[in-house]
Formats: sequence, C-alpha cells, structure tokens
Amino acid sequence: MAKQDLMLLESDERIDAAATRLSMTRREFLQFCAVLATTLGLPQGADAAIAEAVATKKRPSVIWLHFQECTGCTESLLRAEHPALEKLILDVISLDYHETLFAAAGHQVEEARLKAMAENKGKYVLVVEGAIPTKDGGIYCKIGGKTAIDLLKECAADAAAVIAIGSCASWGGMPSTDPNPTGASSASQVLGKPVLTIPGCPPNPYNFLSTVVQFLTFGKLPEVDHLGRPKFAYSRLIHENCERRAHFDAGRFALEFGDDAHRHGFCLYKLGCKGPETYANCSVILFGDAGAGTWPVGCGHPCIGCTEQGVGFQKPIHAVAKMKNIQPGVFLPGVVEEKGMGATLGSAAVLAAVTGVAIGAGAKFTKNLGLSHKAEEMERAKNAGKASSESAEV
Ligand code: FSX
Ligand code: SF4
Ligand code: F3S
Repeated sequence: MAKQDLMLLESDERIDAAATRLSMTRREFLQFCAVLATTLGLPQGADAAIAEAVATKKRPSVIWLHFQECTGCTESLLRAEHPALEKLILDVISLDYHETLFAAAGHQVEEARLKAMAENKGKYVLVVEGAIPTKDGGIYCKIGGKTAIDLLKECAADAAAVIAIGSCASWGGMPSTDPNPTGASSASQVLGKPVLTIPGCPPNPYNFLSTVVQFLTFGKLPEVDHLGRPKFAYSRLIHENCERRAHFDAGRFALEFGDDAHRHGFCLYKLGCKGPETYANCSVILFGDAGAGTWPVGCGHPCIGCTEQGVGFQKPIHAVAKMKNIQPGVFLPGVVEEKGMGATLGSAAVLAAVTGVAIGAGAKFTKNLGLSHKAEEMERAKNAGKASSESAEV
C-alpha cells in the first residue's frame, strides 16, 4: 500500500471514480474513510489506505448464511434512512450468497454458493447470521437438505475469516433463551474455535462495515476481546456514554413507563436498563442513520443488554442491572485520566460530527471514555491468578 496522505488523494482519479460509483462527492467519500479509520482506532495515514483500498482493491467474496434468527441483522444493514450505508456495504464486499437478497432460489442458489466457494477457496469471508440448533442431530434447521451444523462446517472449512453477525450467531441470542428447546448454539461452539463476533439484536451495521473495511484494507480482522467482539466497538459500557447519565448520577429515575420522570427523559435504570453491564457503542454511533436519539435508551426504552451474553434474553427486562465498575457519583474521570484502548478523542469527535451529534455532545462522549473493559479484563486475570505486568499498569 502506497504511503499516502488523504489530502493528496483529493486529486486522484481513482477516488473520483469510487465516489461516483457510491453516489457521493469526493469530499464525502474521503470523509467517510477518515471516519472509518478513526472508528477503528487506526494510526494516522490509515484513512488514505482505506480510501485507496475501497477505491481499487478486489472486493472480498462473502458467503452469508442464515440460520435460526429473525433476519433483523440483514434488515438493519438495508434500512438506513439514507441508502449510502447499504450501498457502501454492498460496494465493499462481493455478496456471492445471501438467501434473503438473492432473487434466485433452490438449486440455482446452491450452485452460486458452491461456485463462489470454489473460485475463492481460502479467501472468502463467511458471515453467519442466526444460531445453530444442535439438538436431535440438528434437524430443526435444514437448508438444501443439509443441517445448519453441516452447512456451517462445510462453508467454514475454506473461509479466510468467519464473522458471526448478531447475538444469535455470536452466543445463541434469542433462540437460546431458556429452556432452549432446539439446543441453539453459537457459530463458535459448533466450529469448536473462536470467530469474530458482532453481537446485537440487531447488531449495528457500522460495526460490520468497519470490520470488513479493515479486512479489505489490511487483510486481517480487527483486534477482539475475550468474546471475539471487536474492541473498537465493544470496549465500553453503554452506561459510560449515555445521554441520561447525568440523571443517573443525580438520582433522577423513571419509575414507570409514561410517568413524569420518564417523559422528562430521566434515567431508565429502575425500569431495568442494562446499560451498566452491557458493552456496546450504540449510544455513540446510533442506528438507521436517522439522527439524534435513534438508539433504544434515546427512544425511551431501557437497554435490554442485547449485545451481552448472559444479559440479553436471559435476565428479566425489569430486573435492575448489575453495576460493573462504575460507582454512581464518585467515579468520574480524573483530570489526568489514562487514555482508553479503543476509540480516540479524535474518533469520538469525528464520529459525533458525522452521525449528526452536536459538537457539545461529542465532547461529552470523549470526556466519558472510560477504562471499564480493560479494568474488567484485569479483574478476570487477577481472579485466575495470572495478572500480567501489563494489566497491572492500569
Ligand atoms: Fe434477528 Fe439476526 Fe436478533 Fe438474531 O439479528 S435481530 S434475532 S441477533 O440473528 O436476525
Ligand atoms: Fe443510561 Fe441506562 Fe445508565 Fe441510565 S442506567 S444512565 S438510562 S445506560
Ligand atoms: Fe442492544 Fe442495549 Fe444497544 S438493547 S441495541 S445493547 S442499547
């Protein structure tokens, strides 16, 4: 990859061609690449590398499987207010097999899948949407005469990378809710190896887009946490970046849906909000590209912890959240707070600007960037009796 500066690419014809292809102005395209680079926490110059890759590289072939799910993962990719997101995703990848989006059916699509797998052996990305039923030999989900178990194993065998999209594929999600009658399991459990996970019900499409752009540009997936979640997206608690946090700290809570406090936008903790124990960036990047407030808590509903294994679809919606490592009112960032590991100050500001959040709100996000995930990792290591010297620095 040539070392380029984003400004130097302004007059590059390849950038013009890519922008035209995406129905964007050149400036919008370069801004998009800068946002992705900062979202991913990549170093300076990565924005230009991303712009070049999106403009010129061969798109990776993607085989997208559907198992036990509601298709919300796919819907969330396609239902942005502005078609730019859908267009971008479909431009960055070559979607060679996708049951919902294919016009063809039956043997024709099976042939398309086998052809794409053979032509891109060892190079394609396998995206898994939905849980895999494992009970009774896996008979509760069959496609083209094969069980989901066999289909997943067959497609994963020659994939360059496997991405589990949505909570169902990441850890069982909604189909695995007690008593889990079909033995719904994650892609990782069935394959017996870790895979990159993008949980959420539905997951945020920007997190998927950022992941595949990183793969396209650098040929590798982003850094992940112990659950396979990209750290750029899942390293902070919802509670740390919530617009209602000031109400939490001040002890102002909604007690019933529709009560005065609820209508005033007070904290939803006592209505069962799981933001204090859920890692995700929903409040920062929002959903649907439709402006401020477009995330569960922003719309007045408690977070149900849909990205968090053991919380979403497991804990009762009304049960109050377990506080992780944030103590109300006494644990605010210090003047010389250590930098977080995922997003940077710049990324939060750019992201805030691009997602339509006011600069003031962007500043609030940056101020609240905490260290919860790292602190939790350290606690886990300590409990296992093997705290590393690196984690001891926190
Ligand atoms: Fe639905 Fe996807 Fe939820 Fe699951 O998203 S939105 S049930 S995570 O697999 O389609
Ligand atoms: Fe926001 Fe929920 Fe935390 Fe209240 S409990 S501040 S609504 S994340
Ligand atoms: Fe899910 Fe909570 Fe975000 S319910 S979408 S993790 S705000």
